[in-house]
Amino acid sequence: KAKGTSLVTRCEIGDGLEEFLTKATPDKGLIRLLVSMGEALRTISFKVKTASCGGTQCVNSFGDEQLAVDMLANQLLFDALNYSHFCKYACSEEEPELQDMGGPVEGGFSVAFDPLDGSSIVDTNFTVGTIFGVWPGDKLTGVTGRDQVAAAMGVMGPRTTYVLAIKGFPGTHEFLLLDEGKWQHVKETTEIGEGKLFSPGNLRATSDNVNYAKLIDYYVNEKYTLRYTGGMVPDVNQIIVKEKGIFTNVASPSAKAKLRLLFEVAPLGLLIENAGGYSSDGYQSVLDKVINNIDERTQVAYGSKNEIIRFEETLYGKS
Ligand code: AHM
Ligand code: MG
Repeated sequence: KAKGTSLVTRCEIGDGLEEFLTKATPDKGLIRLLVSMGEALRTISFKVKTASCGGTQCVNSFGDEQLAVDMLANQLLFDALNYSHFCKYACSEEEPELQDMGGPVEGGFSVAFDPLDGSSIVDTNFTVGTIFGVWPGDKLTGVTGRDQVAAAMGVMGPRTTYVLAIKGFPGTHEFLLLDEGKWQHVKETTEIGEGKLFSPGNLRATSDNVNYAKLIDYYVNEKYTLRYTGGMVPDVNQIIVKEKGIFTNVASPSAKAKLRLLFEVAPLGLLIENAGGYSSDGYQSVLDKVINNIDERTQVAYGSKNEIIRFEETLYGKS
């Protein structure tokens, strides 16, 4: 489906990654960084297919010790950022202390990433993915998700895709990893519409969060289709690809918020909002939340405008 033909002069379905990026931003440093991250995603995708194991280390069939795939992904992404020469600081969910990547502050970027979200579902062969957000300069705290210049996820399922949003350039864009190793632009999303699809995380919170229980009852009574994998990357990706639905991860006193604002929630917030969707922590867009510390957690919902209004109203009686 060639949607959004109005953008055709700026990007075309079928563009390669660099071709697309050149049309999407004049910032050569950003292009270099995003291309470099694409190289890492390609290797991670291959490793996810072949090197799955639990724990922090495993042994291959030759008896060699190997890093578990999430640690490997972590290393590959730090290497890619280092190699790009435009990254100042980077930190990851696995290695949260800021690492100096040697790039400039002026004209450079700082990057936060979750190397392999859902690493506990690798062994069951569910879709997993990498999430990252790119901020200008040298700050990853005291900033908001709205300050990001780009955000992306690598989705490793039956297909591998690189899903990208660039601030100031319309749409969220999906690239498919081709057999020959190239990324090809296959879809842009500029609207998230209505559709009865729900992806409810942290359901244990419904035992002592009455309003979350009410919201879930609403979806069930209204005969929404349940589509939840336990991996935030595929669950959020489905909203972008199907252009409808809602993902929720709500907290309660006994089931605290788990998802991290810096590494997961803010980057996915930019992907959803650039795609024409909305996000909320119950009160405001997750992109407006100040990231006070690297490990900050939050509840979150992503979806269409009406779904987010219903989410806020049901939880807190406002929107
Ligand atoms: P992780 O970063 O440790 O992999 O955890 C994040 C994942 C998300 O992908 C998913 O939405 C959530 O945890 C599910 O949590 P749970 O399995 O605890 O309900
Ligand atoms: Mg994670």
